[in-house]
Amino acid sequence: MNSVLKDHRQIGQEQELFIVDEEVGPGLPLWLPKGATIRRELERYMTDLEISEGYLHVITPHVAKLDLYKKSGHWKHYKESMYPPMKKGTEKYELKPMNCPHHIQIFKSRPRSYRELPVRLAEFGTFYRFENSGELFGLMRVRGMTLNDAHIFCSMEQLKEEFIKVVRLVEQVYKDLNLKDFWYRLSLHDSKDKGKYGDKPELWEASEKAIKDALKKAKVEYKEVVGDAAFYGPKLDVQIPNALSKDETVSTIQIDFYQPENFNLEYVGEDGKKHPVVMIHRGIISTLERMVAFLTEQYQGVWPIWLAPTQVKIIPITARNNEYSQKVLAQLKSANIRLELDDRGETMQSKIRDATTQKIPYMLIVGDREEKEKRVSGRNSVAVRTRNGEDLGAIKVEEFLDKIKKEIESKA
Ligand code: TSB
Ligand code: ZN
Repeated sequence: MNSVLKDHRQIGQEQELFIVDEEVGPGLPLWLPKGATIRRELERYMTDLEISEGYLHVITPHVAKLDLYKKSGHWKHYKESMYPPMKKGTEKYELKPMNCPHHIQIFKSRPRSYRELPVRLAEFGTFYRFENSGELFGLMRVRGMTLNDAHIFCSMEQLKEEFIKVVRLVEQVYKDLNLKDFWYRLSLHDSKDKGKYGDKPELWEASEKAIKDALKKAKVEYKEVVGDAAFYGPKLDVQIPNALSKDETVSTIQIDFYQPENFNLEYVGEDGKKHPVVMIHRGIISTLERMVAFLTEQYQGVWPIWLAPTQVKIIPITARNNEYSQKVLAQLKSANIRLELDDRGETMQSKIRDATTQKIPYMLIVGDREEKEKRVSGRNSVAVRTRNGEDLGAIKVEEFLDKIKKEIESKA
């Protein structure tokens, strides 16, 4: 990306996607209706895909007892990024900085047999991190966020295959989202940094070997960086440059031997004995905040139709055509198309210009000619234009619906 591109904050303002309100707090964005629409579509897409890939979706609260994070290791190694504890009576609570301990407790809530592994628990999980105020940046780096998270609990023997499956899922999602400009970073621990990484060299050695073996098997090319691992394990990060040419992590796939040990995670094997469980943490579309920031910049506000907050603008030529426009609107609305009607007293040209500036995929022009066509054929008719300036001519609304539904379905 280069500097002539607009960053997501500017496009976010022009398209009314989100705001950051100082009275609410820095890094705590408010999603406006149009931004929330994009977010909802991404969440639906990813949830459906995950369910088809054998993930089980769960829901967990945003707060937990501080003791949980003492057990997981977050309080020891990740405290700097956490909001300070809240005290109520004798209890201390924390805003969650990650979802892992909650998913671990679900996994642990009953004995697990080798037959049900791998268990893939997924959640659009909201958490909070006290990022430095100087590093906050629109939706790209925030303090309150919702991650497309999952924790895969599996046996040592399943680890590589599961890891590779996640890499393939990343590839599929990037294809669907048309994200091309990315590279893989293997983030390893720094053995000298005991504060961040603790002192269990044998766990680091094993988890870093496992991740390298899996990458070799998956034939993934990557760049190694020492010191960027999570406190609990090494990770494969997918890096993309933002509009200011700074690389940021979008997806991440992490191997963890550390928290399973802290929580004593086990399954009963075919031999009837207990065996240790290993974990993969993964976020594919990242936090919804960061993904929407990236897509806004990558698409420069020209959303593919399945994500476009407004898919169609109906433009009556004169006030005479307003009533008929309402009928066209009702027909499209009942087919779940996201649309707006521009019945201002402006000229048709200026309404087309505005809809084009707003990057709305389709404009449906309705005038006397279209009304007459309706009287003759009995079916609603419109003249179609695109945001690229193409004039597709007159068409029946039903035919237009067939076309647009196919485009939405195929993520064109
Ligand atoms: C993947 N426990 C794991 C999870 O299971 C985890 O939380 N990993 S993480 O710390 O690397 O965060 C996951 C992803 O969240 C990152 O890869 C990044 O894409 C996104 N992210 C992290 N911090 C922020 C932030 N401040 N603002 C927006 N997105 C963020
Ligand atoms: Zn996790």
